Amino acid sequence: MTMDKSLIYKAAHIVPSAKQLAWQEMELTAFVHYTVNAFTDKEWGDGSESPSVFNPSDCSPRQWAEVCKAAGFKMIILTCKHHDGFCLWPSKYTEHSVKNSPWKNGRGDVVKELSDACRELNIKFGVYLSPWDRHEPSYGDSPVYNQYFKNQLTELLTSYGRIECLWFDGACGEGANGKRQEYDWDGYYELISRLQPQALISDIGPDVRWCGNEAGTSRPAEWSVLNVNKSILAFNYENCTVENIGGRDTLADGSGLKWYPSEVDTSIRPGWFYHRSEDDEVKSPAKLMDIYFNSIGHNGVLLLNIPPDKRGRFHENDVKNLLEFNRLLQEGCKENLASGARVQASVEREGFSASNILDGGKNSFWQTPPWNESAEIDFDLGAPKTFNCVMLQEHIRSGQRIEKYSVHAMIDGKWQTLASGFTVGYKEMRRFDRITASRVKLVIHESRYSPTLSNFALYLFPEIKEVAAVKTETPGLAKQAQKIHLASSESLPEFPAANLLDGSRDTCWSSKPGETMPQYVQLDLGEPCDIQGFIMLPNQHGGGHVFDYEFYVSGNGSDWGRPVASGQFSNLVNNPVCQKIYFDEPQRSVRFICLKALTACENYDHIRIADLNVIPVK
Ligand code: FUL
Repeated sequence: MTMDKSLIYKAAHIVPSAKQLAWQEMELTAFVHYTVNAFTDKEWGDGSESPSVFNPSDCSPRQWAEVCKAAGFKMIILTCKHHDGFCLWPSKYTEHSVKNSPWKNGRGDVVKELSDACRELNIKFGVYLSPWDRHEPSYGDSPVYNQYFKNQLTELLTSYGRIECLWFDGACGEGANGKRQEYDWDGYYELISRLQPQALISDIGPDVRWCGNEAGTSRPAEWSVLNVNKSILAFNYENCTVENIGGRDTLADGSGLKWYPSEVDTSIRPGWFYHRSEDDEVKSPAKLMDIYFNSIGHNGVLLLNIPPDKRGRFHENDVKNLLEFNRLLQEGCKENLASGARVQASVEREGFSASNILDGGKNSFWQTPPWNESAEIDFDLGAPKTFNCVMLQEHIRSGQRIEKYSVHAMIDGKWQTLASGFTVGYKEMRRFDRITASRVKLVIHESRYSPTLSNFALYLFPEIKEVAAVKTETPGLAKQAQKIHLASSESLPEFPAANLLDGSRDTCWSSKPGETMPQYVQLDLGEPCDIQGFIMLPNQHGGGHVFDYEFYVSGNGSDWGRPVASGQFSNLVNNPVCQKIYFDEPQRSVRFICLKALTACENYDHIRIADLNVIPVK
């Protein structure tokens, strides 16, 4: 795409601030989600939880910090207050905090313990403070609540030493309660820049953007230079999930150009909070490695969540997988097999020789003369080397410029393509089948103004066993005998209720758009069964998620009685993972089940569910 040169020149010269650069170089950062939810088995508390439920038997923020340190994390961000409003520090502005919990007889302070441990272990400390507060009575009374929020921010910013990052969540009351809180973002930002000016503000913040999903993936071209010609809030709601986030056709007239890099936040478990039922669903080292390549290896920072359990410790399974992931990573990156190679570039700018690429320094780099937007760099390794990964780094202090590249190896006298892609930015890492070669070349096909390259590496990562395919079916009853008993409505032909039983993530039942709520579906299990709960896989391809639900059981398909479970599915819009709901009591001789959706998320006028099943009594 040809374009006005002054616009491209401008885009090519947008650079990170010192704090954005320092953040990017941390690469691996940890999230710790902890609150009453760990004790109530919920993802979103509704604020009515009693502080008395918060009672970890062996709470050890020190263990969290030690594990993070050992696994290579550079910063920990703690949910000091999640949507339920419960504060992990004894805030003087609310009674809803650790001070009214039995833990340490109300004298504990998780924020202090973790920030102290981080300081001792030389890990940076960051604060997540949820603006959405489902407990605080002033929520919705905008100026009053904004003051409450600022008071809490002030406590956190003045009592716990240096805060490296403030992380603000965009979530705000799916299933609105009628109150609409207008957040005073500018006021919050102003307070932070006054009290801790070095702190970076992420997610709904000016320094770092959300990658757009909670699944640990990124888009093919992940730009840090974006057109943000609207408020940060509007940008986050409207643009964060679009696929083309920084291509030439998004730059407009250049007036909104800004360095706004991507952070990939995801959890080591399906949920953000600890649930015992997910102990065997901790992401494997191989899966964590995939996420690493999709985030840090694709111009992002990884913010990986590890939720402490009811004891207040990281669970053994999480620790084991984290440490093994780190071991594999260290092993993979231990030797740059391209170091010592003879490097030759098709073109270079005076003073920016290609030999700078392999000197290991982050400030020395190769560059083309102005407006040479394509180039080839040849690496003669001197002898055959075996590798399965390539790593590229632009000199982002000069800007982000590469738009399309490929990497090739000379095999039997012919160039064979190993990897090809679009953006590089801070770091681009690509894996391929193990190969032995003594010549490799990087081709930069397209770039903005004048591409740079600061580092190039070839690595041999250990073979990691393939990740098992994602389970779509959690242990439920065999489905063969099941059938749909009744659906309140269907939108045929693509979305019949029968899709609920096909075990596929890709199909779903959709109720008919525009039909009034509630909408429901009834299954005939085929024979009487003893069940202890149900499983719902939300729609994996878009919206229509159920928010408030009720679940009924019946022996004959016509008498249903009172619901055996009811509540809200939390966070399905951002994280549509399989939901397992356990009843208070096992239900015996159940032949029919009914899931009733009372409301849909985001005001959808229909609901969509991929899969539904029951959990038998063991
Ligand atoms: C989401 C929240 O609703 C989740 O509970 C979690 O905190 C995640 C990081 O952000 O929007």
